[in-house]
Amino acid sequence: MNAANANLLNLRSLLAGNYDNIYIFTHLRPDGDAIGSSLALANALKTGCKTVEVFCPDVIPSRYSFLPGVDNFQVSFTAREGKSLAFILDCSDLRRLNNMGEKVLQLDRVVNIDHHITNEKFGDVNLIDASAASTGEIIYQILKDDYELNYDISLCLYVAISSDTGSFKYENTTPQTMEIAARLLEKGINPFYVSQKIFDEYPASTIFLLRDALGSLRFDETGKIAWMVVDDAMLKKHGAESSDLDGFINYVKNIESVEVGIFFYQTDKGETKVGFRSKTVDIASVAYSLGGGGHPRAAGCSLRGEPQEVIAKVVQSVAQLFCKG
Ligand SMILES: [Mn+2]
Repeated sequence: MNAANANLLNLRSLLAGNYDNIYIFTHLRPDGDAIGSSLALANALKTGCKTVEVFCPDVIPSRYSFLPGVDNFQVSFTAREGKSLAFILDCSDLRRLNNMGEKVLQLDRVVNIDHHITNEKFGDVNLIDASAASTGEIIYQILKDDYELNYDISLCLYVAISSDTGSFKYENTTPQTMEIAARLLEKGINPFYVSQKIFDEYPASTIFLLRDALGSLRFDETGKIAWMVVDDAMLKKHGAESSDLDGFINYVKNIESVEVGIFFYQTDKGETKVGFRSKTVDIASVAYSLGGGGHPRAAGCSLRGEPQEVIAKVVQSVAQLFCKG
């Protein structure tokens, strides 16, 4: 984001509107950017003696439980009496808020802050910067001149930024990303500690689940496509949640010969959730053709039908990417 863009959102003048309620919302199946950006903004506004509430339609995964203020997230929303200001963070559209979405549109002022290029600009104010690797980068730009970025706020921002860049490994990592990270490290953030918490450390039950999941690993005849299959019975056996599966797909993608890794999760409701990760080809087109969507290197879709047929259909769709020319 450039400086002019950041100035478009002057928090102090926005807050001078004397709102009775300030709400911050973020998307279902929340990731580190969603959670970290929301808590950074909430913690900053609190230092200005504002009362702020944070909302997310899904429960926050326990690996984020070290973040300051995380226990304040609420999973349902009812508007209070009085004039309300709402910030919607990291949401390309209001469907990402489940049934909170329609209630949000009835609030007095809606500020939409996001970095997805597909953002539907549903707010009264829309601050969309697709060049930012994370919503956390945008929140940093908004806060940096007007607020003292204390340790708590810096920690939340660092989690947001490192999360959406895969710990500064993805192609979206820019010099600006690194410069912001450097400013946050100056506030005392320990990168090893954060990395252990959000990327590297798992409960033992998750590793036993991974062992079972790896047993399902299969390859196509070229070795370029590989996949893994997990079902609800496997989750139950290990007392795991579906959010514990986050990151399993990387074990498939990171195999040397593999160009596309696929992860199948069969729910007990007859649905198969499919995740794609690619090193080279644009996988978003395949996800889109199967009714899903996403980015060129990371995408997903959800299909119904007999599990083996779903797997065959998806693998064949991906294989077609390698048949061209
Ligand atoms: Mn994000």
